[in-house]
Amino acid sequence: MKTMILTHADCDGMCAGAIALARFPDANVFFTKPVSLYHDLQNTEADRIIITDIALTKRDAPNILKLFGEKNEILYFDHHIVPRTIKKQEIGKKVKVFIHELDTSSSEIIYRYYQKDIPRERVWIAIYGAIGDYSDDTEFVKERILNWDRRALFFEVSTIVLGIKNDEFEGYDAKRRIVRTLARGENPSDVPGLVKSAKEAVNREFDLYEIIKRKAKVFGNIAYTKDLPSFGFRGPSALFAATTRGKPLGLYVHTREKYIDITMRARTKKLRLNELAEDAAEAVKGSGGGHPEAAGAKIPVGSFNMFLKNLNKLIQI
Ligand SMILES: [Mn+2]
Repeated sequence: MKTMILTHADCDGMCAGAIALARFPDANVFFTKPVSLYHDLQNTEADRIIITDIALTKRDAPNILKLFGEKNEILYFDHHIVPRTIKKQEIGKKVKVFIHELDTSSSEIIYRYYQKDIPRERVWIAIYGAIGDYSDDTEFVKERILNWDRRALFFEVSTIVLGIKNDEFEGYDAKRRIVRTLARGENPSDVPGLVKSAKEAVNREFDLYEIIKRKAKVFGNIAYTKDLPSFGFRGPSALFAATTRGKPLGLYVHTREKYIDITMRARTKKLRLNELAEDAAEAVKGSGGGHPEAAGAKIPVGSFNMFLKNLNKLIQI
Protein backbone atom coordinates (compact mmCIF):
# COMPACT_ATOMS: atom_id res chain seq x y z
CA MET A 1 0.00 0.00 0.00
CA LYS A 2 1.55 3.26 -1.11
CA THR A 3 1.47 6.11 1.39
CA MET A 4 2.25 9.76 0.63
CA ILE A 5 2.85 12.33 3.34
CA LEU A 6 2.18 15.93 2.32
CA THR A 7 3.44 18.38 4.88
CA HIS A 8 4.70 21.90 5.50
CA ALA A 9 8.44 22.64 5.44
CA ASP A 10 8.65 24.47 8.77
CA CYS A 11 9.54 22.90 12.13
CA ASP A 12 5.99 21.86 13.03
CA GLY A 13 5.34 20.50 9.53
CA MET A 14 8.61 18.55 9.45
CA CYS A 15 7.94 17.07 12.89
CA ALA A 16 4.35 16.16 12.00
CA GLY A 17 5.66 14.54 8.81
CA ALA A 18 8.29 12.64 10.82
CA ILE A 19 5.61 11.23 13.12
CA ALA A 20 3.60 10.07 10.11
CA LEU A 21 6.79 8.52 8.68
CA ALA A 22 7.52 6.76 11.98
CA ARG A 23 4.10 5.14 11.60
CA PHE A 24 4.50 4.38 7.87
CA PRO A 25 8.27 3.98 7.29
CA ASP A 26 7.87 3.18 3.58
CA ALA A 27 5.96 6.38 2.84
CA ASN A 28 7.21 9.19 0.61
CA VAL A 29 7.49 12.66 2.12
CA PHE A 30 6.49 15.61 -0.04
CA PHE A 31 6.63 19.24 1.08
CA THR A 32 3.93 21.66 0.06
CA LYS A 33 2.22 24.85 1.24
CA PRO A 34 -1.32 26.24 1.33
CA VAL A 35 -1.15 27.94 -2.08
CA SER A 36 0.20 24.78 -3.77
CA LEU A 37 -1.89 22.15 -1.99
CA TYR A 38 -4.63 21.95 -4.63
CA HIS A 39 -2.15 21.49 -7.46
CA ASP A 40 0.06 19.05 -5.54
CA LEU A 41 -2.88 16.99 -4.37
CA GLN A 42 -4.13 16.68 -7.95
CA ASN A 43 -0.78 15.15 -8.85
CA THR A 44 -0.57 12.80 -5.88
CA GLU A 45 -1.41 9.19 -6.57
CA ALA A 46 -1.31 6.94 -3.53
CA ASP A 47 -3.48 4.48 -1.63
CA ARG A 48 -3.15 6.57 1.48
CA ILE A 49 -2.47 10.32 1.64
CA ILE A 50 -1.59 11.97 4.93
CA ILE A 51 -1.77 15.76 4.99
CA THR A 52 -0.33 17.65 7.96
CA ASP A 53 0.11 21.31 8.86
CA ILE A 54 -1.25 22.70 5.60
CA ALA A 55 -3.99 25.35 5.81
CA LEU A 56 -6.75 25.47 3.22
CA THR A 57 -6.85 28.81 1.43
CA LYS A 58 -10.14 30.66 0.98
CA ARG A 59 -9.76 30.40 -2.78
CA ASP A 60 -8.86 26.72 -3.10
CA ALA A 61 -10.84 25.21 -0.22
CA PRO A 62 -14.01 24.37 -2.24
CA ASN A 63 -11.95 22.66 -4.97
CA ILE A 64 -9.79 20.80 -2.48
CA LEU A 65 -12.92 19.57 -0.71
CA LYS A 66 -14.15 18.17 -4.01
CA LEU A 67 -10.77 16.57 -4.67
CA PHE A 68 -10.79 14.99 -1.19
CA GLY A 69 -13.92 13.12 -2.23
CA GLU A 70 -12.24 11.76 -5.37
CA LYS A 71 -9.04 10.47 -3.74
CA ASN A 72 -8.51 7.12 -2.01
CA GLU A 73 -7.80 7.35 1.68
CA ILE A 74 -7.05 10.80 3.08
CA LEU A 75 -6.04 11.57 6.66
CA TYR A 76 -5.83 15.28 7.42
CA PHE A 77 -4.32 16.70 10.62
CA ASP A 78 -4.24 20.47 10.96
CA HIS A 79 -4.54 23.47 13.25
CA HIS A 80 -5.16 26.43 10.93
CA ILE A 81 -8.46 28.30 10.73
CA VAL A 82 -10.90 26.66 8.31
CA PRO A 83 -11.81 29.31 5.71
CA ARG A 84 -15.34 30.65 5.47
CA THR A 85 -15.67 29.40 1.90
CA ILE A 86 -16.38 25.86 3.19
CA LYS A 87 -18.05 24.27 6.21
CA LYS A 88 -15.71 22.50 8.62
CA GLN A 89 -18.11 19.53 8.96
CA GLU A 90 -17.90 18.94 5.20
CA ILE A 91 -14.19 18.07 5.42
CA GLY A 92 -14.85 15.19 7.84
CA LYS A 93 -17.41 13.73 5.44
CA LYS A 94 -14.94 13.62 2.52
CA VAL A 95 -11.89 12.12 4.21
CA LYS A 96 -11.18 9.05 6.34
CA VAL A 97 -9.78 11.03 9.26
CA PHE A 98 -9.93 14.76 9.90
CA ILE A 99 -8.53 16.02 13.19
CA HIS A 100 -8.49 19.73 13.61
CA GLU A 101 -7.74 21.80 16.69
CA LEU A 102 -6.79 25.45 16.93
CA ASP A 103 -4.06 26.44 19.39
CA THR A 104 -2.45 22.96 19.20
CA SER A 105 0.50 22.09 16.95
CA SER A 106 -0.01 19.72 14.03
CA SER A 107 2.76 17.57 15.51
CA GLU A 108 0.85 17.11 18.76
CA ILE A 109 -2.40 16.38 16.91
CA ILE A 110 -0.90 13.64 14.73
CA TYR A 111 1.21 12.21 17.55
CA ARG A 112 -1.87 11.75 19.72
CA TYR A 113 -3.52 9.90 16.85
CA TYR A 114 -0.62 7.48 16.20
CA GLN A 115 1.02 7.27 19.63
CA LYS A 116 -0.07 3.68 20.28
CA ASP A 117 1.54 2.52 17.02
CA ILE A 118 4.99 4.12 17.38
CA PRO A 119 7.75 4.01 20.03
CA ARG A 120 7.07 6.08 23.12
CA GLU A 121 10.20 8.21 22.59
CA ARG A 122 8.75 9.66 19.37
CA VAL A 123 6.85 12.03 21.65
CA TRP A 124 10.03 14.11 21.51
CA ILE A 125 9.21 14.93 17.91
CA ALA A 126 5.75 16.10 18.93
CA ILE A 127 7.30 18.32 21.58
CA TYR A 128 9.81 19.77 19.07
CA GLY A 129 6.99 20.60 16.65
CA ALA A 130 4.90 22.17 19.39
CA ILE A 131 7.73 24.38 20.66
CA GLY A 132 8.71 25.28 17.10
CA ASP A 133 5.19 26.55 16.47
CA TYR A 134 4.85 28.36 19.85
CA SER A 135 2.17 25.81 20.76
CA ASP A 136 3.77 24.10 23.75
CA ASP A 137 1.30 25.63 26.20
CA THR A 138 -1.17 22.73 25.87
CA GLU A 139 -2.05 20.28 28.66
CA PHE A 140 -0.60 17.43 26.62
CA VAL A 141 2.80 19.03 26.05
CA LYS A 142 3.08 20.46 29.56
CA GLU A 143 2.41 17.01 31.00
CA ARG A 144 4.68 15.04 28.63
CA ILE A 145 7.62 17.41 28.92
CA LEU A 146 7.87 16.46 32.61
CA ASN A 147 9.09 13.00 31.58
CA TRP A 148 12.26 14.30 29.94
CA ASP A 149 15.13 16.75 30.38
CA ARG A 150 13.54 19.85 28.92
CA ARG A 151 16.92 21.54 28.40
CA ALA A 152 17.99 18.80 26.01
CA LEU A 153 14.64 19.03 24.22
CA PHE A 154 15.06 22.80 23.79
CA PHE A 155 18.56 22.27 22.41
CA GLU A 156 17.19 19.86 19.81
CA VAL A 157 14.26 22.03 18.79
CA SER A 158 16.55 25.05 18.42
CA THR A 159 18.79 22.93 16.22
CA ILE A 160 15.91 22.41 13.78
CA VAL A 161 14.30 25.85 13.94
CA LEU A 162 17.60 27.71 13.50
CA GLY A 163 19.44 25.09 11.44
CA ILE A 164 16.94 25.20 8.56
CA LYS A 165 17.43 28.95 8.17
CA ASN A 166 20.73 28.38 6.35
CA ASP A 167 20.86 27.73 2.61
CA GLU A 168 22.36 24.29 3.18
CA PHE A 169 19.17 23.06 4.89
CA GLU A 170 16.59 25.25 3.21
CA GLY A 171 15.95 22.88 0.31
CA TYR A 172 13.39 20.09 0.39
CA ASP A 173 15.95 17.27 -0.02
CA ALA A 174 17.87 18.40 3.06
CA LYS A 175 14.61 18.76 4.97
CA ARG A 176 13.56 15.26 3.93
CA ARG A 177 16.83 13.98 5.40
CA ILE A 178 15.97 15.66 8.68
CA VAL A 179 12.46 14.17 8.65
CA ARG A 180 13.87 10.67 8.01
CA THR A 181 16.39 11.07 10.82
CA LEU A 182 13.67 12.05 13.28
CA ALA A 183 11.34 9.27 12.16
CA ARG A 184 14.10 6.70 12.82
CA GLY A 185 14.37 7.91 16.40
CA GLU A 186 17.52 9.98 16.04
CA ASN A 187 17.66 13.65 16.95
CA PRO A 188 18.11 16.87 14.98
CA SER A 189 21.65 17.19 16.36
CA ASP A 190 22.45 13.82 14.73
CA VAL A 191 21.95 15.35 11.26
CA PRO A 192 25.50 16.15 10.04
CA GLY A 193 26.03 19.92 9.86
CA LEU A 194 22.71 20.97 11.39
CA VAL A 195 24.08 22.13 14.75
CA LYS A 196 26.75 24.23 13.03
CA SER A 197 24.12 25.70 10.74
CA ALA A 198 21.98 26.60 13.77
CA LYS A 199 24.96 28.33 15.38
CA GLU A 200 25.52 30.45 12.28
CA ALA A 201 21.86 31.38 12.23
CA VAL A 202 21.81 32.38 15.87
CA ASN A 203 24.79 34.69 15.27
CA ARG A 204 22.80 36.44 12.55
CA GLU A 205 19.84 36.71 14.90
CA PHE A 206 21.92 38.59 17.48
CA ASP A 207 23.32 40.88 14.75
CA LEU A 208 19.75 41.57 13.72
CA TYR A 209 18.80 42.50 17.27
CA GLU A 210 21.51 45.16 17.31
CA ILE A 211 20.26 46.66 14.04
CA ILE A 212 16.65 46.74 15.23
CA LYS A 213 17.67 48.27 18.54
CA ARG A 214 19.03 51.22 16.55
CA LYS A 215 16.33 51.52 13.91
CA ALA A 216 12.87 50.46 15.17
CA LYS A 217 10.11 53.06 14.85
CA VAL A 218 7.03 53.59 16.99
CA PHE A 219 3.38 54.34 16.31
CA GLY A 220 1.09 54.32 19.35
CA ASN A 221 1.29 50.86 20.91
CA ILE A 222 3.14 49.40 17.94
CA ALA A 223 6.87 49.21 17.18
CA TYR A 224 8.08 48.27 13.71
CA THR A 225 10.92 48.14 11.24
CA LYS A 226 10.32 48.75 7.58
CA ASP A 227 12.43 47.39 4.73
CA LEU A 228 15.43 46.33 6.77
CA PRO A 229 17.06 42.95 6.13
CA SER A 230 15.67 40.19 8.39
CA PHE A 231 18.28 37.47 7.62
CA GLY A 232 15.37 35.02 7.52
CA PHE A 233 14.14 36.02 10.97
CA ARG A 234 10.90 37.79 10.23
CA GLY A 235 9.20 36.67 13.46
CA PRO A 236 12.10 37.65 15.74
CA SER A 237 12.48 40.93 13.79
CA ALA A 238 8.89 41.83 14.65
CA LEU A 239 9.34 40.77 18.26
CA PHE A 240 12.65 42.63 18.72
CA ALA A 241 11.01 45.87 17.53
CA ALA A 242 8.45 45.51 20.33
CA THR A 243 11.09 44.47 22.86
CA THR A 244 13.53 47.29 22.14
CA ARG A 245 10.79 49.95 22.23
CA GLY A 246 8.80 48.54 25.15
CA LYS A 247 5.61 48.14 23.08
CA PRO A 248 3.17 45.23 23.23
CA LEU A 249 3.00 44.68 19.48
CA GLY A 250 5.85 44.46 16.98
CA LEU A 251 5.85 44.36 13.17
CA TYR A 252 8.36 43.45 10.53
CA VAL A 253 7.35 45.25 7.34
CA HIS A 254 8.75 44.33 3.96
CA THR A 255 7.74 46.15 0.77
CA ARG A 256 7.62 43.83 -2.23
CA GLU A 257 6.91 44.69 -5.84
CA LYS A 258 3.14 44.26 -5.72
CA TYR A 259 2.26 44.25 -2.03
CA ILE A 260 3.56 44.83 1.49
CA ASP A 261 4.35 41.80 3.60
CA ILE A 262 3.83 42.21 7.36
CA THR A 263 4.87 39.83 10.14
CA MET A 264 3.34 40.33 13.60
CA ARG A 265 4.51 39.22 17.03
CA ALA A 266 3.52 40.34 20.53
CA ARG A 267 5.10 40.45 23.96
CA THR A 268 1.76 39.64 25.55
CA LYS A 269 -0.60 36.68 25.19
CA LYS A 270 -3.61 38.97 25.53
CA LEU A 271 -3.63 39.83 21.84
CA ARG A 272 -5.03 37.40 19.27
CA LEU A 273 -2.75 38.33 16.42
CA ASN A 274 -4.48 36.34 13.66
CA GLU A 275 -7.74 38.20 14.29
CA LEU A 276 -5.98 41.56 14.46
CA ALA A 277 -4.06 40.83 11.26
CA GLU A 278 -7.20 39.83 9.41
CA ASP A 279 -9.29 42.81 10.58
CA ALA A 280 -6.63 45.47 10.05
CA ALA A 281 -5.62 44.07 6.65
CA GLU A 282 -9.13 43.62 5.29
CA ALA A 283 -9.90 47.25 6.12
CA VAL A 284 -7.25 48.26 3.55
CA LYS A 285 -8.25 45.54 1.03
CA GLY A 286 -5.47 43.19 2.08
CA SER A 287 -5.56 39.80 3.76
CA GLY A 288 -4.23 38.52 7.05
CA GLY A 289 -4.23 35.54 9.37
CA GLY A 290 -2.09 32.90 11.05
CA HIS A 291 -2.08 31.90 14.69
CA PRO A 292 -3.01 33.85 17.84
CA GLU A 293 0.67 34.20 18.75
CA ALA A 294 2.23 34.41 15.27
CA ALA A 295 0.44 36.12 12.42
CA GLY A 296 0.99 38.05 9.22
CA ALA A 297 -0.70 40.18 6.60
CA LYS A 298 -0.38 41.20 2.98
CA ILE A 299 -1.61 44.68 2.12
CA PRO A 300 -1.52 46.82 -1.02
CA VAL A 301 1.49 49.05 -1.60
CA GLY A 302 0.73 52.55 -0.23
CA SER A 303 -1.68 51.39 2.49
CA PHE A 304 0.78 50.89 5.32
CA ASN A 305 0.02 54.09 7.26
CA MET A 306 -3.70 53.37 7.19
CA PHE A 307 -3.05 49.75 8.26
CA LEU A 308 -0.95 50.98 11.16
CA LYS A 309 -3.69 53.39 12.31
CA ASN A 310 -6.36 50.68 12.10
CA LEU A 311 -4.22 48.19 13.95
CA ASN A 312 -3.38 50.64 16.71
CA LYS A 313 -7.10 51.35 17.21
CA LEU A 314 -7.86 47.62 17.42
CA ILE A 315 -5.46 46.94 20.27
CA GLN A 316 -6.83 47.90 23.62
CA ILE A 317 -4.04 47.56 26.13
MN1 LIG B 1 3.55 25.08 9.68
